[in-house]
Amino acid sequence: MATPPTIIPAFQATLGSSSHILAIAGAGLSAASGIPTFRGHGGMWRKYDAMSLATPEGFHENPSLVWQFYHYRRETALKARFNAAHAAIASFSLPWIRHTLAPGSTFTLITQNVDGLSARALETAEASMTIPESSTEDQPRILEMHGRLFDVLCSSGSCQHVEYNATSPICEGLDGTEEMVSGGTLDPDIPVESLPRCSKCGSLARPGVVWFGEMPQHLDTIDQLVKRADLCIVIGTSSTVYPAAGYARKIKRNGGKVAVFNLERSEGDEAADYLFLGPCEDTLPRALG
Ligand code: BV8
Ligand code: ZN
Repeated sequence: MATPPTIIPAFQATLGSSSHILAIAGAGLSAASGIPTFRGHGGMWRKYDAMSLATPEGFHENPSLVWQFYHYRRETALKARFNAAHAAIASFSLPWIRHTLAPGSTFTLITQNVDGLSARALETAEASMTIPESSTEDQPRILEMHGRLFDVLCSSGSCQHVEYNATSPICEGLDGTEEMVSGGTLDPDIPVESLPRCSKCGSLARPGVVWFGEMPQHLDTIDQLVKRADLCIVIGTSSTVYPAAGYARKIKRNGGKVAVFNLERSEGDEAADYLFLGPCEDTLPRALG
C-alpha cells in the first residue's frame, strides 16, 4: 500500500489541531544509523536468542555471553551518528519550532531504544539555537523507557551504584570480542573476573538496560502522558513488546489519532489514521518538516 501524497497535508492538519503529542520509537528509528534492529533481516534476535541474553536469568546464567552482546552494541552505538529521523524528532521537540505546525502543543518522545542517539540529536538541536526563555516546559522531551547502553549498574543488589560509562572498551576482557559477536559467535569462556566491575564495591556490573521481566523506567510519567495524549506517532517499531506496544491502542481508544511510520506493515497498524510506509529517515522529516 503506497503512501498517498495527500497524507502529509492531512497529517499536518491533525498536528495543528493536537494538544498533547507523544512519539513512541523503536529500533527502526536507528536502523539508518547502522544499529541493527531486533527482528528484521540481519536483526539481532535472529542471531541471538533475546530471551537468553536480554533477561536477568540469562545474565545470571552466563554474564560473559551477555556482556559480549552488550559490549558489541555499545561499540556499535559509539561509532554511530544520529540520522535525519532522530534530527526531525529533536527539532519537533523544541516548542518554538513545533508550535509553527502544532500551536501550543506539548510533546514527549518515548523511546524503546537504548543507543542514546535520540538524546544526542536533542542535545545538538538545543545547542544549535538560543532557547527563548518563554520555552520553560514541565514535560520531559525524551524518556528512555528501556534504559541506556552506557549506564552501568552494580549487580550486587546491595550497593545500588549506577554510573554513566561510555569508555571503549569498557574493560580489557571484552576488548576485540565485537568482531566475533557481529559474526554471531559468542565466547562463553571470558572469566567473570575479566568482566566489568562496579567501581564502588568491585562486584560484577551489568548493563543499565531494562531486560524482559524487569520494570521499564519512567512508567508513572508515561502512563500520565498516554492518558492525556490526543496524537500518537509510532516510529520504527514492530509493536511487539509491552507495555510500549499498547500505548497507541490506548490513545486511539481515548479518542486520539495514531500515525505509524514504518518500513513495512506492523502489529496493530490497521488501526492507524495515518500510515507512512517507507524509511522513517525519509518520511519523518517530510511529515514534520
Ligand atoms: C515488564 C532493552 C512488568 C534491552 C528491550 C503485557 C504488559 C506488560 C508486559 C508484558 C505484557 N505481555 C508480555 C509482557 C512481558 C514482556 C513482553 O512484552 N514480552 C514480549 C516478547 C511479548 N515485557 C517485559 O518484560 C517488559 N517489562 O513487562 O515489566 C510490567 C507489567 C505491567 C506493566 C508494566 C510492566 C520489559 C520489556 C523490555 C525488554 N527490553 N530492550 C536491549 O535492548 O537489549 S526490548 C527490545 O525489543 C526493544 O527495546 C523494543 O522494546 C523491543 C521491540 O523491538 P523494536 O524496537 O520494535 O524493534 P524490532 O526489530 O522488533 O522492529 C523494528 C521495526 O522497525 C520493524 O517493524 C521494521 O519494519 C522497522 N524498520 C526497520 N528499518 C526501518 C523501520 N521503520 C522505519 N524506517 C526504517 N528505516
Ligand atoms: Zn557495587
